[in-house]
Amino acid sequence: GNNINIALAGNPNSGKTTLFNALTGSRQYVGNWPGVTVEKKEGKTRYNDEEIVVVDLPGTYSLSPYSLEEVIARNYIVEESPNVVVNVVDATNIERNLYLSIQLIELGTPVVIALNMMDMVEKMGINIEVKKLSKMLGVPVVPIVASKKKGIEELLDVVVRLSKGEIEYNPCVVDYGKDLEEKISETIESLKLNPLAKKYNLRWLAIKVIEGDEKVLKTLNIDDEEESFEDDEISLLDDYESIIADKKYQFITEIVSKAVNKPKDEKLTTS
Ligand code: GDP
Ligand code: K
Ligand code: MG
Repeated sequence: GNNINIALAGNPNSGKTTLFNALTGSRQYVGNWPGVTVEKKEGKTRYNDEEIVVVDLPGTYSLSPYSLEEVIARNYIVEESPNVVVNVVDATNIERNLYLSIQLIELGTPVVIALNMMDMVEKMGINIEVKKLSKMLGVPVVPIVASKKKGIEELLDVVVRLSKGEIEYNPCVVDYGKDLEEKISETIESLKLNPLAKKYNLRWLAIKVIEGDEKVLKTLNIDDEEESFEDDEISLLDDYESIIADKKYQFITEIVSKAVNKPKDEKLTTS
């Protein structure tokens, strides 16, 4: 059949390139992202009869448009819509890493979490209840040790089945609270009238508009000034952006408190 396209996304040093190498071996090509000197690695792997094209995205902590890496990673996912985004998570630093995961899930492209560094997690005596984590996030989570090529088959199996629609996919939705949810709903309604919004996930887009994301406002041809100063309180949009970030962190803290058990003496020092 057709190729399956996947993108590897994750924080710097989460093990993306190690996984990329484990997947693609010598079948890889190195170039640059268009117009910039940031390296782009692309490669191929096979699983059963499926040819899978793999792109290693730049490492990022977020998908805000504040760094070149973040813009490249976000644009690739939004504009190229890979069949699956494999989010490489450093399991020893799970709380911090899940901030990007939540944003990737919110973007709307199917996400599989490759929970990497599970060898280190074991050594540190951390217990992660993978099934619980997966259930709460609403996305598949596959434990791996990229440096030892452990869990790669399982990961590919899930990726292929998800891209074929053989796995139920019910991603979590962060609840931003009554006021913001009302604003999100209103914004979605107005976005439905904008032809430029058609190909995007409207909830994600609405959240970005409310945050005042300049790149998104520009894409949608929404007047930045008009949007930001409607309440003559200049800091209003900054507030929304920080409230939205706080809600994401609260959501993650809740998940981690239920699915991750650290040894007592480590609780204060890790992450
Ligand atoms: P990237 O920045 O996301 O591309 O991360 P890299 O692939 O460069 O990996 C960062 C470091 O973590 C390297 O030293 C890897 O060898 C190491 N690493 C990657 N995966 C694992 C793993 O599963 N277990 C352990 N212990 N180390 C790993
Ligand atoms: K690195
Ligand atoms: Mg890398």
